[in-house]
Amino acid sequence: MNWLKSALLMVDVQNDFCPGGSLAVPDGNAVVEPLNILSKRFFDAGALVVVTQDWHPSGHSSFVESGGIWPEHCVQGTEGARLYKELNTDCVHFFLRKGWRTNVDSYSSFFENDKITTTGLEGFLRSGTGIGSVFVGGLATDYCVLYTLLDAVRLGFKAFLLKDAVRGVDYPTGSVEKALKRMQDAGVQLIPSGTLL
Ligand code: VGL
Ligand code: ZN
Repeated sequence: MNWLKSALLMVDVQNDFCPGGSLAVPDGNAVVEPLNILSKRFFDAGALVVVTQDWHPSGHSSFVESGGIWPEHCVQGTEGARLYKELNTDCVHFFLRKGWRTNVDSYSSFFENDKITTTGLEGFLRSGTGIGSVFVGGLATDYCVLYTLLDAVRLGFKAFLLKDAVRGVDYPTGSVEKALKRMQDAGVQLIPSGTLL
C-alpha cells in the first residue's frame, strides 16, 4: 500500500441521508465511526482525504416536485445539507460540493450525470504526488458511492469499496445488491476498512 498515492473519499455523509433526514438511508450514520478512524489513519500516513456533499439548489431537477424521483434533500445552506455533526473533518484536505446545477444531477463525485462536466476531483487527485488508488465510503452505496467508484475505475484509478463504511438506500428494492455486483464486475475491490489499519 503506497499511502502517498492513496485517497480516501467520504461521500455525502449529510444530515438528510442520516436517520431523521428527508432521504434517510437506513443506519446511515453507522458509516461515521469507521470513517472517523480511517480519515485520521489516511491523514497521518500522508494520504489525501476528500469529503463530498450533495448540494442542490431548491427546485432541483432530481426532486419529485420538479419531475425527479427523490424527495427534496440537501438543499444548499439548509441543516439537511450540512455534514453529519459527528463526522470528524479535521483530517480533510479537500471539500467538494456537487449537484449544484439545477438541471443536471451528479451522483458521481467525478462527473455530473451528463458524463462530461467534471467536478474537479480528478484534477485534484492527479495533482501533487498523483493518486493511484481511491478508497470510498459514505452514502449511498447504490447511488453516489456506486457512480463514484465506476468513474474511478473508468479514469484508471485502483478503486476500493469500504464495505463496512457504506450504507445504501435500496430504492428500488434490490438496488444495493445490484450495485455491489456492478462494482465487482467493473473491477472495484470490496474490502473491510480494518485491512487498512
Ligand atoms: C444520493 C440520491 C440522490 C446519494 C444523492 O448521495 O447517494 N442519492 N442524491
Ligand atoms: Zn441528490
